[in-house]
Amino acid sequence: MLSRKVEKTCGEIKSLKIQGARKVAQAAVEAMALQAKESDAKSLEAFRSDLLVAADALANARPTEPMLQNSLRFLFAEMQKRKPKGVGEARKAIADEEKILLKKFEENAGKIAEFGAKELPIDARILIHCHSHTLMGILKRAQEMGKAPKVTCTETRPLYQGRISAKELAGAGVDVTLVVDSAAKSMMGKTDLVLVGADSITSTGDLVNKIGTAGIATIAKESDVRFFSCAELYKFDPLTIWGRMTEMEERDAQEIADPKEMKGVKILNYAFDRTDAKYITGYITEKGVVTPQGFVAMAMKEFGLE
Ligand code: RUB
Repeated sequence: MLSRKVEKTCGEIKSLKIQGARKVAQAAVEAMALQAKESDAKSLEAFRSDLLVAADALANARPTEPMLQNSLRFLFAEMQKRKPKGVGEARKAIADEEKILLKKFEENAGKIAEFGAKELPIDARILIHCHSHTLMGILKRAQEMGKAPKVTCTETRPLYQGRISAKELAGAGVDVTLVVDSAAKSMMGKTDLVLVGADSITSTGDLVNKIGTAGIATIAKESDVRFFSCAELYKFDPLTIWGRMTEMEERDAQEIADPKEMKGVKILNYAFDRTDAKYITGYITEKGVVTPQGFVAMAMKEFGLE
């Protein structure tokens, strides 16, 4: 049976109360650990099946999130590796691995903040899109280092996550300006580099991130502006090695406009788009700043897929 926590977490992920790939993965790992704790399964088989049902529900709450899927797969695989003899041992394995994984997420975010902040020139004019916790970490660290970044946030229709970024950065004392998404081209002449987060990286080094990212990357390339994405290796989508296309989440039309007021109009609400690797100067990872090809090579190694 699904624990209440899993159901609640699925709802909060779907509604974007919990947003951003890393927070989504973190919440899912916590929910899965609680499922393990609360499961009343009497046999290992029933326990595993409880976990798989929970993992399935959580992974499908946002299908375009490999970090979520990778983390749940990792938890399950690490439990299996320990060859538990009963439910008690299996439960303990999940609890231990949850702690290890969450600590790793935090350490990786810290390393990315450090590498990213070092990469930024002093007084750099930076254009960002959407709200990425990883990216916030870099900009706040740069501010602490006295680099005084000047940040422009797109508001990020339809749900305005750019406003979250703008308020958070203003709260950290960063010089910040909010623009509409369609101002990206007008702003590029006043931009030294573009910085975005990442939801998924494919086996060809392409980036899947909030809708609008691909357009901004194209404009940046045309204007000779460097384009970086910050992404831990856990954002790699291993299934793309075998040719699977990353599934693009399509969300409720209501987020764009009330269909009742738009009679005869189809409304299409893709949450993400795909930026070709050729537009990406580098990925800022927990192991340093690398090219898209470098990201894929390192992720393959990390996932034991070389
Ligand atoms: C958020 C988004 C972020 C990535 C990375 O989209 O596209 O850039 O998820 O975030 P949404 P993080 O608001 O739809 O979740 O760095 O926090 O993992």
